[in-house]
Amino acid sequence: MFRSMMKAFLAVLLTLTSLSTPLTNFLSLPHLPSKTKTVDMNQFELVWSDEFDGDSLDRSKWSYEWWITERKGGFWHEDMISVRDGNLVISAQYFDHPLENRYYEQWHDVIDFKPYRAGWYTGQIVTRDKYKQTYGYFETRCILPAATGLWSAFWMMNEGVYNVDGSGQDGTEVDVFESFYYKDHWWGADAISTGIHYDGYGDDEKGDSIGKSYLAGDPYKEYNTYGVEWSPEEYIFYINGHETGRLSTGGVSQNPEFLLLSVEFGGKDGVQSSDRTSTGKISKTPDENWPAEFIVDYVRCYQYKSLLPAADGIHP
Ligand SMILES: [Ca+2]
Ligand SMILES: [Ca+2]
Repeated sequence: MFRSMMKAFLAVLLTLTSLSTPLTNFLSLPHLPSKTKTVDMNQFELVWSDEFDGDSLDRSKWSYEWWITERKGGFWHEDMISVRDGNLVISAQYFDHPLENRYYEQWHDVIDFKPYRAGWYTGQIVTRDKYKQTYGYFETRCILPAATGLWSAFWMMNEGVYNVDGSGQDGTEVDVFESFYYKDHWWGADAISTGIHYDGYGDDEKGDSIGKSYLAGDPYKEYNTYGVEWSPEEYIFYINGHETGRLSTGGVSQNPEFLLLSVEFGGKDGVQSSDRTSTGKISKTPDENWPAEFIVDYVRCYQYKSLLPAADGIHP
């Protein structure tokens, strides 16, 4: 009853007001993945993957961008990235002293590093200069980092996203999932958010969202898969192989995009706050959740068989 009343209330609110995309996303009620629409893996062939089977990050596949020290409400440091028991692990925790910038001595003349301070530390890895792909199916299997104020994500983009030409066809930020609803029982505890951003950032930014999706299990304790099928016509998003929604607003990217796995803290200038995330401010007191860990079993990229080169003479 309460749920249906809330839905009616929000429907009226959405009709009466002209809301930006993030706010619309914020107000929409989470939904469950489809029971019947599933990804057809028969049309794909695996073309790139990382199973994270080694002892450390495979630098032939991923870059750690060490020149980004401060990020939103915290800091990124490569010590927060590890590979353990077949998983990539991006840790997040508070340090009461600045971590060392090992690149400062060699690079401070050319790079304007923001100084590390006491604060919240985590990290990001990207395939920016090592792997890009146009179209296909992209999937990760992971356990989300369990803490308020954290923002973990599996996403794709390219430099064309910054090109303001009225279209997303030159490049679109595709957020397969973003998690920032941990223990947020009002807006959807344990839901994840999915959407796209294109044609610049700041005042130019445009975007669309399928809203929030609930999972059957606990995404902070159990592995789930999050995927996107990217065709020339649309993006189709999946959780555990079940469709959660489709987007094509602004035109679908026709250019190669690279992959990102990241954890961020809400806030700005290296100071954590509840800004933007709506997940609440983190307590500095360590509890059972620290360090929080984003645990990634794999990232796999598939291509449509119909788009692969005719290596075996079967495909046109
Ligand atoms: Ca554009
Ligand atoms: Ca693995």
